[in-house]
Amino acid sequence: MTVKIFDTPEVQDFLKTVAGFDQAGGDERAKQIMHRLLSDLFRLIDDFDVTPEEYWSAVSVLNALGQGTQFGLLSPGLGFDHFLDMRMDAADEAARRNGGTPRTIEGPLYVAGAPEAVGFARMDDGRDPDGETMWLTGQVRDTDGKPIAGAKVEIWHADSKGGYSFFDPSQSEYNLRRTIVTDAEGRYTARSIIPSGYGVPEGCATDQVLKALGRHGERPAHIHYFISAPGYRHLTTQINLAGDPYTFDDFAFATREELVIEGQRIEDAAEAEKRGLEGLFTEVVFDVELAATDAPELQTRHARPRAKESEEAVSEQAATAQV
Ligand code: MBD
Ligand code: FE
Repeated sequence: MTVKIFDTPEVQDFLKTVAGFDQAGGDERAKQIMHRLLSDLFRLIDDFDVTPEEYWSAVSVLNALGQGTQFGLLSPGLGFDHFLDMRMDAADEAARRNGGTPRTIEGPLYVAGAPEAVGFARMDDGRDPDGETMWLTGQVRDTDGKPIAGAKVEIWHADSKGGYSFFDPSQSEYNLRRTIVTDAEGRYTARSIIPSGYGVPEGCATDQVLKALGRHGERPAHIHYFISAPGYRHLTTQINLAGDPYTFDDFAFATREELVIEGQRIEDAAEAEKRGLEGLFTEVVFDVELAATDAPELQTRHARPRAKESEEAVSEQAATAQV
């Protein structure tokens, strides 16, 4: 038999007590948000007639997610990361801050402190037997097309099996992670290997949640970027390599039409030789436009738990993610 008690004074008073409204201490915003969150969930329990069995199985899922430090992985899967992007896009629009290469989500697999180089870096350690050579290059410009020298281009991507160094302990330290400072012409160039798409590990808590929704946990082949320069808006983005079956079916909802790039397969030995390569390779060109700003808070990435970014516990937490 279904009962509805949410709107009774007893439950409404109870919610205020639980959220600490009658307490002098604590944080006012935390109280307001917890009150709203609990109210929405209590009402949901009433409306869907959630059983005790269902409730406690949800608690188990949360414990499993926490034990695997998987909230950073489930978060893009449930669209939160993309929703935050949509909000930032809308805020930019409202403030008439337009122009520049579009943002898309950071994801949970950035590691701070990658080796830095000027102009050029090799990103792969040469130990991936299935790694196809990728020549990744581009120019960083302002919205008038003027090159930006000295811009910081941080790049990270997966190997030929979809694994990221650090989170995949079989890879060498900082494999496929580099920071390249643009040269006098605003250019950056990386020699690396073509990444594969990423798949959420079979059977993990995130996978269980996605399966319950009839969804998969696949991402198309992609390359992550942080791009920054003094006087310009920090950009968090990714490119997708065209032709992947998941390009427009990304479990993390990060694909944007403008960020899908067709790699050029180059078989000309002279072109390879010019780059110090042997045999065929794929060239991927990604030019970036940064929008100018005077606001210092727009020139840096926003804070979140990131592996190796600080000595704090949040950095440790990000570092232990089972992804
Ligand atoms: C990834 O490589 C990624 O970029 C995201 C968003 C989620 C899981 C793995
Ligand atoms: Fe990724």
